[in-house]
Parts: sequence; structure tokens; C-alpha cells
Amino acid sequence: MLIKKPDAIRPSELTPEPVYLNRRQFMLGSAGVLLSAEALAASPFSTREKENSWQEITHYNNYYEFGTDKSDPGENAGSLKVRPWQIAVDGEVAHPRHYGIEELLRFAQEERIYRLRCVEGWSMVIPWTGFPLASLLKQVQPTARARYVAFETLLRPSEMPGQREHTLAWPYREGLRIDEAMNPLTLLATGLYGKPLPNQNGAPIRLVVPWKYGFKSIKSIVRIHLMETLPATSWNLANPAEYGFYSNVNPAVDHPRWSQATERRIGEFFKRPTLPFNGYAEQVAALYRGMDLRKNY
Ligand SMILES: Nc1nc2c(c(=O)[nH]1)N[C@H]1C(S)=C(S)[C@@H](COP(=O)(O)O)O[C@H]1N2
Ligand SMILES: [Mo]
Repeated sequence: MLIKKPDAIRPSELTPEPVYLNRRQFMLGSAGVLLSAEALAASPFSTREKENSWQEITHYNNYYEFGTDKSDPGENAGSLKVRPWQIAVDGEVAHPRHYGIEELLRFAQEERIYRLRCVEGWSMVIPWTGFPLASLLKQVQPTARARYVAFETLLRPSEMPGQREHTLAWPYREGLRIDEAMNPLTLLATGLYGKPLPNQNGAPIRLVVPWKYGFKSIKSIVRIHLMETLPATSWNLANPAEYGFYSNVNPAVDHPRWSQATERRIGEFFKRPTLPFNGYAEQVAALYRGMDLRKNY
């Protein structure tokens, strides 16, 4: 048996996976259904790095619909009503339709814990609960012309004070290429720490694309539109020189105003090197074979 010196033990090893899952023997899935630990097993993509705390994940946010400071969403997002909620899935699909949030949460049968890194200058490890976007797209059957997927956030200035100002082109829009959207690492997240998603993190349902900079992970989605042509995105419209369509995490390409070589993990003091594709190259690098990722930033 290998006995490690205490200083050789990483903090993440102090709570071995089975014990960790045991503590959560029963937890509320985001549908409010009591799920067994087994049903909420960690996905194979989950990192063993230490998770950020609930407090950190819910009080350091970007959600411009509720203000531009990192503390604004935590303070202001309570005004958003997340029921009733519908997502339209339309465009280049064989079966366009609306999904009520209750039906989407029933995809919770496929729900897993995805303990993933996110990065954009700062970084966190976040235990999402969610399911692959591909599961939803397969239901509506993209046509042969579907080359891109466009996403839209709710437009409701009465509940989203930031939308009364012209900080971005509202509603917030994002897009993915269809193969990126179908990748098993592209998630629709409906929960955090096994609880329903808090408003400031994008309730009731948001995208998580962990190998791209944080802004690609659009919150509070009401429309998923499959297209033949490249979708417009809010950050690209706001500043095309700084924000391209792909936005893959790439430490070798500086943002025009800052280096993207390092990141500060929230809760830590020293910066750490940022990894290509945020450490998910094994899962996604093949999507970009032959592409110049300096031009396609
Ligand atoms: N609708 C909407 N989605 C959004 C944003 C936003 O302003 N509006 N900000 C993005 C940015 S810049 C980041 S870094 C992530 C932050 O997600 P988190 O608060 O859950 O960490 O959300 C992204 N999704
Ligand atoms: Mo961001």
C-alpha cells in the first residue's frame, strides 16, 4: 500500500469520491425531485480540483441585465420571475417546438454533476447539475442546413434593470457552431450544488461551454435557433476587435487590452497559468483541426 506523506496529499484527495457522494446520498435535483446520489453521479468530465464555495459562485457574477459590477447580479437578480418559463427551439430543425421549463427539468433524468472550471481572467470550479445540449437538439432533429446554433436570453426590462440601459445589444445573444453545440461537454445547466440554479447564475436554465471564455455561457435562455449562417453575438456586436465568434480559451492569444496567459482562481492569491481550451483540449481540440485560432479568436 502506498502511504503518502501528509504534504503530498492534495486537498481534493481528503474527501475521496465515494464519501463525497455519500454525504449527498439524497439531494434535490433541480426539478425539486429527490434524487439518489447514484442518479446524480459525477460526469467523467468532472475535475477533482477543489470546488469554489456557494458564496463565491453566487456573489461574483457577470450578468449585465442586472448591472455591470460582479456584485450586482447577486443583489439585483431576485426581481426576475423564472416561472412560467418557455424555450422556443426553432429554425433549421425538423420539429420546431416550445419546451416548458418543467419538461426541460425532466431531462433531469439525464442530469449529472459536472464539476467544471470556468475562466475569463478569473476562474472558478463550479459543480453544475445539467445535461448535454445535444440531448435536446437530437429531439428536434437539426436539418442538413443547420450549421450554427443561436441562443437568446429573456428580454424583460421591467425585471432586468440593466436592459433599460444600452450597455449591450439586448437581448443578450450567443452562438455556437453545430458541432460545438453537439459536443458532450456543452451543457444546459439547471442547478448548482444540487440545488436549482440561483437567478444570478442564469436561472432557470443556462448554457455552460467550459472550453470557451465565460461570456459564451449565456444565461436565462428563452430561444435556441438553428441557422445556416453565422449568428450575431452581443459581445461581438459591442466590440468586434475584442470579441470574436469562437472565443476559445487560448493563453497564447492576448485580449487587445490584457494578457490571457494567466488566471486568478477566486479564493486564491497567486495566479496560475491558463491552459489551452481551459484544460479541455482532449475533449474539444479536434473540433478546430486545421483552423488558425489566432485569426478565429
Ligand atoms: N444573459 C447573460 N448571460 C451571460 C452574461 C450576461 O451578462 N448576460 N455574462 C457572461 C459572462 S461575461 C460570464 S463570465 C458568465 C458568468 O457566469 P456565472 O456568473 O454563473 O459565473 O456568464 C455569461 N453569461
Ligand atoms: Mo465574463
